[in-house]
Amino acid sequence: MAYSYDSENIFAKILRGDIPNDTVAESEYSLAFRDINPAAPEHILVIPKQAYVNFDHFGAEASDAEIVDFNRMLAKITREVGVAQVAGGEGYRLITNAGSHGVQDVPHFHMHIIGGRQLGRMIST
Ligand code: DGP
Repeated sequence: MAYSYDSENIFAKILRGDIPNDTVAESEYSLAFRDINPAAPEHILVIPKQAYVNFDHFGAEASDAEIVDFNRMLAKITREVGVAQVAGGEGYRLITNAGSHGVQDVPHFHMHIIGGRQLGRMIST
């Protein structure tokens, strides 16, 4: 079993600098930017810079340093944009979609940080 990565996906183009993005944070291994179609006042995507298709790919093949960096960035952003309770916020949701059943549109692993309003229940169907 092997993962195959489409290097023409939109986030690969963002990482190459081919298309612009609204960057929130950047580190050695990760990039965070605002979602083009926000579902809430705060809707940020965090992606690894290396080519991973989805969460299980990232978890299987990323280095410990990449995984730690990614998680630290996620947590830092929840505080910096003020949705974390420790930063005075009311909370947030992290979502990652994988494959067709997960309704993943962009085949480069990403985590959504969504907050800034009261969200509904997680599963609608
Ligand atoms: P998903 O279904 O989890 O693969 O969601 C992909 C998200 O990516 C979706 O919320 C919209 C966002 N998105 C798609 N194209 C672009 C883009 O060109 N720029 C930015 N910033 N976000 C994008």
